[in-house]
Amino acid sequence: MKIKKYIEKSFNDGKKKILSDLGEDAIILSTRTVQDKDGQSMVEIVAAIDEKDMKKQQEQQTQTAKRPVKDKLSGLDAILNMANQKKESENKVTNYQNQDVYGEVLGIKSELRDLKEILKYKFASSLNDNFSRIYKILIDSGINEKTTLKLISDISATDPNMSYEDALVAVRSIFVSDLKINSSIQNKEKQVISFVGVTGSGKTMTLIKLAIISKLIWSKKVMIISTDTKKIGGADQLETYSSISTIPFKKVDSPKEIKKIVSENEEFDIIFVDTAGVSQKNQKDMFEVMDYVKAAKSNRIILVQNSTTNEKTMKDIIERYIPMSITDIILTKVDEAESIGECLSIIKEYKVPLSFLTYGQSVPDDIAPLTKEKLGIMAIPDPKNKITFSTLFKEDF
Ligand SMILES: Nc1nc2c(ncn2[C@@H]2O[C@H](COP(=O)(O)OP(=O)(O)OP(=O)(O)O)[C@@H](O)[C@H]2O)c(=O)[nH]1
Ligand SMILES: [Mg+2]
Repeated sequence: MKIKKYIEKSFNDGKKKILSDLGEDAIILSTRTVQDKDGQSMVEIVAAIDEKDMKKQQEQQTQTAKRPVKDKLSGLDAILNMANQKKESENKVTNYQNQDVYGEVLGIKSELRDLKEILKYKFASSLNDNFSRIYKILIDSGINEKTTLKLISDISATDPNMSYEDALVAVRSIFVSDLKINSSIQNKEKQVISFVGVTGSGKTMTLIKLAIISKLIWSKKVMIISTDTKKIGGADQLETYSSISTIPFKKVDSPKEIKKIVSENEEFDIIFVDTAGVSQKNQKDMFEVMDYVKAAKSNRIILVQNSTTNEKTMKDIIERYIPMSITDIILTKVDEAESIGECLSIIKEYKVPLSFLTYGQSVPDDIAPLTKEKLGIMAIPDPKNKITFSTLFKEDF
């Protein structure tokens, strides 16, 4: 038996020392607190080991050291394998759990879709097949539920067993009946037509389309004036188009100047006035535009309105432009709109006449005068027989 005394700062320090010195088989015989020569508190541990045990330990250590590295790592491999297996089985559980959650999410999504469908067409089930189809078309056209139900109730009151085709014609006719339309330009003598609206609504492009049609198709003597001094190059595009189509063009910098030019050019049948796009929320800019429009003695002030604008914004724009004495509205970019039922419902509300629709960037082709019948077909299209704008309005001018 080998016995050894250790004096260390802590019991743990002592244990570590014994382990490295005597090995795992050492036994602790006693412990006590003592003071070193500086009076500091220390731990005294007396440990012992059987000399045979110690020899065995040393032999084992030598063998381990001699074992090839691969061999030594095999234990580690086994541990790693076990750890990997555990991880794999955990992953499997997580994957199964993920698949379950994914399946559930898909289920919820599909239920939500069904629910949305039911809510969107919530009155469809209470109608007969034909009216239910018409009801869905009206809702899909952006016509609100209240108007849709009123339209269905109006047609069913006339004939509750109406065919689908007759019902479609009937709802179209009722829907457009209170829309005001004013597409005539060619019949009037001497006109100054000003185009106003928010930025980018399509004023300049619509103006040039109508100016070219007035000149080439209606044989009018036409002139174009640009008041767009806000934007750098604001008048350039118009000037280029005017020059290509040999329409006299002037650019003015003040209301005084436009007044002078209009009075000096009375020989023209139609003077088209382009204005700068201004936000409907900016009163100062709107007043500036109005100063030009009034100075030009405009007898037609057209609000050029993008048909893809959302309901709330479109209402705000129309409400703020009505005090500017707008005489009619041109709906632009209907080729980009999902449906036009909603904008037509809004325009009906304000009782402002609609004069033209534009449906593309091709000059002067993509613009059309309106009839109630065509507006009805566009606003409430038959999903089984969709007609493109260009087909519907072909050769209308
Ligand atoms: N798809 C489509 N694009 C159009 C239509 N009308 C105009 N645009 C495009 O819309 C953009 C704006 O048109 P503009 O005529 O410059 O609009 P604006 O109102 O004069 O713009 P501002 O003068 O900046 O206020 C241009 O890229 C036009 O080509 C249309 O009916 N359909
Ligand atoms: Mg412009």
